[in-house]
Amino acid sequence: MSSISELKNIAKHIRIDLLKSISEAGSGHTGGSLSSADIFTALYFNILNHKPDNPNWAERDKLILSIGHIAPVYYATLAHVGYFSIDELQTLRKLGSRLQGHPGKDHGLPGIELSAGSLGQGLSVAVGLALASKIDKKNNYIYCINGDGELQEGSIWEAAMSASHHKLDNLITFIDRNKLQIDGETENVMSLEPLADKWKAFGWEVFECNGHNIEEIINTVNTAKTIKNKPKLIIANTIMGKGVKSIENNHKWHGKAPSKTELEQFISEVY
Ligand SMILES: Cc1ncc(C[n+]2csc(CCOP(=O)(O)OP(=O)(O)O)c2C)c(N)n1
Repeated sequence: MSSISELKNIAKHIRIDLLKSISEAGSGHTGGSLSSADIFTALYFNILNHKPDNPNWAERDKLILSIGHIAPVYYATLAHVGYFSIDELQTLRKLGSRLQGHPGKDHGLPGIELSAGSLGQGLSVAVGLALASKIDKKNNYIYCINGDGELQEGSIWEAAMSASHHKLDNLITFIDRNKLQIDGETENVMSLEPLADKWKAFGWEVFECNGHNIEEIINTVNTAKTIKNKPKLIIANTIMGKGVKSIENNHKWHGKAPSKTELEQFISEVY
């Protein structure tokens, strides 16, 4: 098991490699990929019970990425943890590549659990998987990553209701709470607050953590696992563009690719 300082170093390399892949592609979602890089690192390098050399292992924990547009961080993490080679990241969005702009389960890339891109659907899938695990008497966990802007989709709230109805304590959902979305601040586009209270009212146990503190993310999941008979939500407070100071907290970088010159500068900045 990697130490926290090793995990921080892995997150740094994931950030560098996702930036390189988006820049090479000339398009892609930089802001949300960077904001969730520490969550991905904590999940794939510590929290998840999975086998990169046996992606379809029946007892594995599953991670459902509901915000498919942040595929670059998903791909970079899967490559670093051993599902496929890091070199393949450079094929992002190229014709015939297994790494399309949004993840496709039928594109042949190991580790992908769901085709995603249309917002609001992943949580319902995660609910179904968690319910299936209960019925099959499995001990695995189902994790989901949602965006904060994504919570404006109505289907999220139907999934939230059904998860608590079925007492899915094997379901742990993260919200990448970077407070920004494609058109600006979530609170201006369609306000989400009081966010924790809304989820509590839907029957969820709610936690908050610093989404850039890997140790805190891991500890929060461990505490969440002790709560029985309820689904769990972790509001991970993050910064869009985290790791590259010059683009942090700027929604213009939601879906913008670094140019070749910017790439060099951003890589030198990554922390
Ligand atoms: C159903 C649907 N509507 C609209 C979009 C277009 N879209 C892609 S990302 C996005 C904003 C999502 O915001 P958030 O979840 O906060 O992600 P972040 O900006 O942090 O990456 C939108 C509206 C979509 N992919 N699916």
